[in-house]
Amino acid sequence: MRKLRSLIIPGIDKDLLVKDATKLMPDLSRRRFIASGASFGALTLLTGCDVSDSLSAENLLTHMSKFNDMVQARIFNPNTLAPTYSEKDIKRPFPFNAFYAEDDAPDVDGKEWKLEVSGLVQNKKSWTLDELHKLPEVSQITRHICVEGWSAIGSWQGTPLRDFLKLVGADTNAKWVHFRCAEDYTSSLDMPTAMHAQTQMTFKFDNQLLPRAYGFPMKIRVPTKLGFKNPKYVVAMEVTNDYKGGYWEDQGYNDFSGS
Ligand SMILES: Nc1nc2c(c(=O)[nH]1)N[C@H]1C(S)=C(S)[C@@H](COP(=O)(O)O)O[C@H]1N2
Ligand SMILES: [Mo]
Repeated sequence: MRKLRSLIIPGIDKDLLVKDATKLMPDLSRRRFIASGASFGALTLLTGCDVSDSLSAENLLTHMSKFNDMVQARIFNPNTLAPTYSEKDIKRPFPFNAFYAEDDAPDVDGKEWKLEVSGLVQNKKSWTLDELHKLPEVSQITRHICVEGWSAIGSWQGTPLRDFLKLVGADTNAKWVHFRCAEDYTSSLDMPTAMHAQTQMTFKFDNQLLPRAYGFPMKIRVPTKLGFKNPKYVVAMEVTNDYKGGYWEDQGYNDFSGS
């Protein structure tokens, strides 16, 4: 393992780290990792380590032989929980990210806003924010990982998406839940991920009403997927068997991915 030291340069060249890690993976995992896009974010998500400093990057490489188990646990078992953290780990201020600058983020009027629910559901009623705020609240402190190469731990409160899907009589044998956002951003979740215990319809960040930057009035928090699969400013949810892709999914980011 001493040999690996020379593979890493201080400050972390992310492409290099992905390349080195890929080389060290067992065969089957390597093929799956490459098929899923072989991104730095996927590496972070799959290993569960923050590999953004040179020490943990080196540590990660020395453990690459365990990658088969990690891949099994994190990609192929839909019940595996994302790691959770404590209050002191929360990143403040939390980073903003979107395909535009923060000033251009949608400024949604919470009184006018409604969540449209459509597709393979028994009750297609639209929901007001007041109605959604009455749903039972759970909290999570988890790591958000963006493919662009940053990650941050945050705290999100809301109601489990799976409880909401059951409430509206969604066909949970359907393949996808597709989300549309106020500025026409879109993203799709496969049903096992939508039904994952930690996938959350989120109304608060750090116990405060979701700020505009982080997706007011509602985002979907998915700690088992990369950041781009966490749609903010959600206005519509559709349960469907047809794959509808998404903003980044359509530009070649692997769908499974993030993972
Ligand atoms: N509506 C919408 N949701 C979005 C995006 C976006 O551009 N529009 N960007 C995604 C990406 S790539 C990331 S990393 C996260 C960033 O969320 P944050 O601003 O709360 O950190 O939002 C995701 N959800
Ligand atoms: Mo992202």
